[in-house]
Amino acid sequence: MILALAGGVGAAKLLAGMVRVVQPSTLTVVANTGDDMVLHGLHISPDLDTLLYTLAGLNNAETGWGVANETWSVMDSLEKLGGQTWFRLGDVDLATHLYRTQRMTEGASLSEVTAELFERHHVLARVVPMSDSPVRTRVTVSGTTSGDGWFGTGGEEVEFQEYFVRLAHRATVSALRFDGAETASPAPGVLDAIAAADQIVVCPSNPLVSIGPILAVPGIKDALIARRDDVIAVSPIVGGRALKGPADHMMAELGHQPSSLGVARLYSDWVATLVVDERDAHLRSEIEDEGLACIVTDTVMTDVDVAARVCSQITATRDGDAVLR
Ligand code: FO1
Repeated sequence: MILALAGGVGAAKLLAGMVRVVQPSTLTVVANTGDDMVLHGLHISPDLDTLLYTLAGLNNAETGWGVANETWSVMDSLEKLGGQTWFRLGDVDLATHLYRTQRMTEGASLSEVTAELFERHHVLARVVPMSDSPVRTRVTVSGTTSGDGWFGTGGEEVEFQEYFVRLAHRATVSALRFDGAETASPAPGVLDAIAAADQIVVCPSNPLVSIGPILAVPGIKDALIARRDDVIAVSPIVGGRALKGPADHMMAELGHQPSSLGVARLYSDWVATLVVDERDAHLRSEIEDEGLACIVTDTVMTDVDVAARVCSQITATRDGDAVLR
């Protein structure tokens, strides 16, 4: 059984390849829920939904989030009413949030609703939230942002999606907090899956705000440290840049080197192997000096075939019986 730790778009791309390399039923994914928010009274779980749509083959490949061929009637009408439309919720996507919110209002847990949604979409991989209790990433931003003075200077704490979407992550990050983490517990099955996994794959997600919240749930990081030898991560930074999203400048703004070496340093106490792109081959010896093995390959997943090849290389590093191809 392969266990993957996943955030948003980069993770979904890798896992779309993974399900071509291993039997989907042998894949368990622990997903970040730090991006979740309640908007229009709806519980929205962006990383869970990005994984849902991608593994169901429904995702909008251009944006990486939401569904392909989406329609926007509700957003258009909401706009006319003067409602909040900065966070784009398409008509099909809204059904997911309506269903999740109704089921949770009936008392279902996020894990239960997630299982129902993945089952309805005939996705065989098992995707679970990191926790059933709310853990919300809060970003302290400083400096004026999109020029409209929406922010004064000086630190102001905002919800993750305000930072990521409304400010288009243009603000300077001075602190991160995972609100609710201290009282959260891992979702059912998470710790068992970490203990039982033949291999644990850390997807190329933002180390700070996609993987960070997962590690912040009490018990999860210790469980991963105990499995360090079997944990392999794909660096989300290539040539000092994030392929998508703010990981590089967020790492720099919070005092980490925005490079695969910076990722190695962030992960060194619980990850034994780091997969980096060929453009970062020159970092291999410094990454090894941090105590991690380093695999150099083409990690830029321009299509699902590349993702599948990277996953073949990852699963081939596992000892033990061969994984079904
Ligand atoms: N990202 C944006 O940049 N703009 C949006 O309007 C937007 C809407 C949205 C709706 C549903 C959903 O599941 C994701 C959405 N995202 C949007 C992506 C979201 O911000 C995720 O948190 C990122 O993909 C990072 O994980």
